Amino acid sequence: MAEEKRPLLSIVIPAHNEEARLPPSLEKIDDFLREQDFDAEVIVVENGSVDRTVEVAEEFARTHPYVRVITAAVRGKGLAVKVGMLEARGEYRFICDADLSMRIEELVYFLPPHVNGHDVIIATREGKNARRVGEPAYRHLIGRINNFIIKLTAVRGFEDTQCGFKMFNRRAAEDLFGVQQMTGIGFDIELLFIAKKRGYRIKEVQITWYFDADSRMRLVGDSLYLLVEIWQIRRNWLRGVYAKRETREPDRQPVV
Ligand SMILES: Nc1nc2c(ncn2[C@@H]2O[C@H](COP(=O)(O)OP(=O)(O)O)[C@@H](O)[C@H]2O)c(=O)[nH]1
Ligand SMILES: [Mg+2]
Repeated sequence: MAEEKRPLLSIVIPAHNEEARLPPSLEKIDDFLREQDFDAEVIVVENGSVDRTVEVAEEFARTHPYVRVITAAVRGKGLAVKVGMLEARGEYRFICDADLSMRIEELVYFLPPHVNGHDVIIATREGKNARRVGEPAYRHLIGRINNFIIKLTAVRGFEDTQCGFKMFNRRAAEDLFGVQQMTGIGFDIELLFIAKKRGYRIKEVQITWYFDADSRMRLVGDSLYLLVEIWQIRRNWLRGVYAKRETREPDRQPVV
């Protein structure tokens, strides 16, 4: 049977209470995609919103057939990203925050020919070519403390694991999101943790990032919860939860 033609790019947008920020971002993505000569799809994944996120996304999708909207009841950015990435069909699959705090034009640095044998390409707001526009010093400091803890306890080698823009090629996406367990903000760390263990080639792209004070994250609550998730990631690893899917018996709980 002939395989269905895949788009080159899937853009997966987790969206929670984004009725205001999502439509202008979808417009900018649309403008960008019109300029490109490749096929793309956009998947908006909404869960737990109490506003009109689903309605505004569906309204946009009606006039833009490459846009799909998925909804779920249970909240969690990690959960939304997993669902969207596994639903995606693209050869390259990009996680993209709904606030588009990175200019969409920079997405080309996450695609060939800039990607050269890399499986995972993550945006970073650290390094001499990166810029953080408008971020208050205390927010950057909290980010640096989180990064220090992450490096100490979970994954080394990355100055910014938490930026909301990351590309996975199809092979890495199907593998990593297939075993992802974290439903909260620890999912980035989990994916990078497993990616490193698997020997995937990971590249960092330094971006210009625009701070937006409007946030769906709870500054203290989410930072503390991150510690719980890091502990869960390490425990999952020791219990073999992240074993490659083909070799794992379906849905068998590890014996404690
Ligand atoms: N689907 C979904 N998306 C979420 C959830 N929590 C956060 N997000 C999305 O994650 C992205 C990052 O959130 P944002 O508020 O910009 O966080 P910040 O930039 O870290 O302050 C946005 O696209 C949010 O809509 C959630 O529970 N479900
Ligand atoms: Mg943001």
